[in-house]
Amino acid sequence: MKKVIVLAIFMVMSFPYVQLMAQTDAYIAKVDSDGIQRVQITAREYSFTPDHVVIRVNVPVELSVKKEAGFVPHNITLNAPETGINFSESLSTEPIIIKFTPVKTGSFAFFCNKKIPFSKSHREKGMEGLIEVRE
Ligand SMILES: [Cu+2]
Repeated sequence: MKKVIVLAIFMVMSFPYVQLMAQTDAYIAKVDSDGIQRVQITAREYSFTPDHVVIRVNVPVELSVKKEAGFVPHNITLNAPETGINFSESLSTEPIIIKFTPVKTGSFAFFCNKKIPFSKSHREKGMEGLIEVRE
């Protein structure tokens, strides 16, 4: 009986942890037959899905980015010109395509730079993610 209780407590406690792990799984981009890595990203209040994207260096990328319906404006921003990644685009429910070719490896943060006065920025509320460029 004691074992059952311990197991039950363990399962209840580990459940949120497992969910958290699932959310932070990296999306690893595949290279399509035309040589382009295509990734879809969706913005919502206040997060991006996926929030961790792995791409290959020196291979062209097309990000297709949209936001869920809602009145709050959002954008997607990543300013790292030395890596070949440099954009800031307003988002709507119609996907936009952002094209670039990463020329450096490393991890670079993308985020929504919206902020209204006297409130936390969208980035502080969780609207950020990581583009990881690998060999
Ligand atoms: Cu936003």
